[in-house]
Amino acid sequence: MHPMLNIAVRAARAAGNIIAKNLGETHSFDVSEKRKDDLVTSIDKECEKTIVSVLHKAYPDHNIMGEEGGLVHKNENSEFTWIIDPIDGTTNFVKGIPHVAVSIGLMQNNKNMVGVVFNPMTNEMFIASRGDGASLNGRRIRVSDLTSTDGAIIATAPPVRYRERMNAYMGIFHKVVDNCADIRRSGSAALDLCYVAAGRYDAYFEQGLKVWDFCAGELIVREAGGIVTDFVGSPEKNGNIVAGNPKIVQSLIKIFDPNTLDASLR
Ligand code: 2AM
Ligand code: CA
Repeated sequence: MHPMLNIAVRAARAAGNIIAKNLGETHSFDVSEKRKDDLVTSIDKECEKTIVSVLHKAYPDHNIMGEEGGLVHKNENSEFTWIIDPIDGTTNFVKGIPHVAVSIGLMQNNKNMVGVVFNPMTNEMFIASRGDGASLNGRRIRVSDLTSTDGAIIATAPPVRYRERMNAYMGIFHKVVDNCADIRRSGSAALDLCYVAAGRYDAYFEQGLKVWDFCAGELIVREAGGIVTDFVGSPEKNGNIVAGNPKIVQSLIKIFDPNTLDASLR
């Protein structure tokens, strides 16, 4: 295993232990709202500190950025930046829903090199390193081979943090529901991407994600033979992402219809 991947796995397990002990135990941690409907807990912060300390000890020269702490270690001379989401699925974590993950990605300049997404509740470790494929608990994973949305299980999420975009989203949601078998909404973008990589979901789309939500999962999808684009089929921008095998992504983009797509979804 790539040494950097090894360190990321170690950091993810350390944080995962803390998550598993505390999931849903609301009396044992503090919860606050960063913004309306956007939660953070003292466990998010504790996990981030744990991950940062494992990574910083192994790679003291690297930049490290966390969802909760921002750029915790900064070194303009290094081309490496770790990007951490200590708990992806914080709302699930608070509610005691065992669908949460630690997400750790490593960028070298603007290339994702390593991605680790770990669900400590199911003990599922999704990993990838650039050029080496993706795996789940040591077994190779691959995206589904469904070539269109017909019969597909598609994960998505409404823009609850950007309510002004809801009508536009509901327009495309309706079209997708009409053209696929069924929909899933899990509450963890990192796991949604990994489920696409493992062929559990045929495709996934969500808007307004932050880099820590998708940086590790994006590499895992790519290394599992999938692609990640924005809603018109171009490289991701503004955190709007569509993931799946190339054909199903194309088929979704056709359903979204770039010609009529609302500006908020571009
Ligand atoms: P979180 O649990 O780390 O907050 C659910 O649709 C996804 O949206 C989760 O991965 C969740 O990550 C993410 N999310 C939560 N708050 C967000 C925000 N302010 N902006 C973008 N994504 C967010
Ligand atoms: Ca988080």
